[in-house]
Amino acid sequence: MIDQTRLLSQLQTWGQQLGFSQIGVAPVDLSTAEPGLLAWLAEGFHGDMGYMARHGLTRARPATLVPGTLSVITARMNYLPSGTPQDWQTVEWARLSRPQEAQVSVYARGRDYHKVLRQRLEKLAQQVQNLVGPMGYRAFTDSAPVLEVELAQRSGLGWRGKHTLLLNRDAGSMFFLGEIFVNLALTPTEATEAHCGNCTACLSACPTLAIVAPYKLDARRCISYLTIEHEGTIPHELRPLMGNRIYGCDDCQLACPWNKYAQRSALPDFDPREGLKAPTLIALWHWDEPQFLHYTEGSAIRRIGHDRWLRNLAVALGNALREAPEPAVKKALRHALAQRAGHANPIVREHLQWALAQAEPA
Ligand code: B12
Ligand code: SF4
Ligand code: SF4
Repeated sequence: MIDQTRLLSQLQTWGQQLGFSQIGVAPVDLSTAEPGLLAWLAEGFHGDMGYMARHGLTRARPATLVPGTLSVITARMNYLPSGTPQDWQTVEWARLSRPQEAQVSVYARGRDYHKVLRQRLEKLAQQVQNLVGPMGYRAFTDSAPVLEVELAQRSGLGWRGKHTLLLNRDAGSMFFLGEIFVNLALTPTEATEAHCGNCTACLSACPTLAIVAPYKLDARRCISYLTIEHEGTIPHELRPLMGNRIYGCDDCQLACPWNKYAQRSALPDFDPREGLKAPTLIALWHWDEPQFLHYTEGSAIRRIGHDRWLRNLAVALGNALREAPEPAVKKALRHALAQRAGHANPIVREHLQWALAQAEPA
């Protein structure tokens, strides 16, 4: 017989020692989330993330994904780097307004979170086993068809914001989620109330209007999708709206009033890497492939590859070229772009040609 109260309090203690910010327990019945998931797929909002459609309802059925699962231990981990200033949202907005600088979203400036969370969830699961004896379990963080926000919300780690991410009164939304599917019947922790009220700041802040209605995100318009998940050509009409965002996007979270409570990570892993602390577009554009691989070792950015990195940079350089007031700056940007005009990848070449054309008045 498991002492549930003791296990839950142990989980919080172990979780904290491992760098997690909060632990909960979710039930496995997510059937009320299925219509939302199906509606999202039916609208084609997943774009070319084919795996989202392929896995279908498995995503909402933990016991189908891992037979025998009776409960899900949920975890969240704050990721603001330890040195983040108090007025961090202002600092990020300011960088977004300087077109020649590169904006990499906060979550991706340090070590790949998949690696950080996965290992620590495994350790947490082993500690549970030491207490309760052998059990069946699987640990995930964005690594399998799982509705992570839904599980986290149901287990009281926060509420779903209108931007679709999980939010917490004491921590905003700048945290990752992970979970351990277990074959133990644990008592779920209670869901919390939602606190978005009448606010719609995230919807108004989205540069590409990707949040088409509260809780409805068209990934095809989202800069995070366009710069990370999408392999091909970026739609022309969205390029000018991307500004200097070259990997992911934080605008809906920067606009969220709850993120003044966002917490720093207890781990050094999310501290910005060398080369990604305050990069300019031109400096990153000049990285050749070995340099790209060197600077992004152990980072999530590496997975997009050098060509997609250049594609994203070309769009941002084009936007900087359009904005640049001084002829000398325009010249430097044009010169940098021209140096890769013969690039082997036709997608990089097309985005580069588009970028060069931004120098001309329409
Ligand atoms: C695919 C994906 C993306 C896609 C799509 C995002 C999305 N909102 O669906 C893209 C590439 C755009 C993306 C971007 C980002 N992501 Co992401 N992403 C995921 C992933 C892998 C799956 C999410 C998912 O299942 N989407 C499918 C839809 C159906 O889910 P949903 O929006 O939650 O839909 C529910 C409701 O909104 C509602 N609903 C939706 N549409 C409709 C329509 C109707 C008619 C109705 C009635 C209801 C309804 O019902 C649905 C089911 O409950 C998760 C990890 C995971 N395995 O869960 C990470 C995850 C959600 N992402 C994360 C992060 C950090 C981001 C970014 C912030 C990264 C960045 N800085 O660039 C951005 C934020 C963009 C945003 N506002 O969502 C974190 C979020 C942590 C948190 N605090 O919540 C997660 C949990 C990864 C992790 N392990 O930490 N992501
Ligand atoms: S991440 Fe950026 S583009 Fe995507 S929904 Fe949020 S604000 Fe819009
Ligand atoms: S910006 Fe406002 S509506 Fe959007 S998630 Fe935050 S509180 Fe909710």
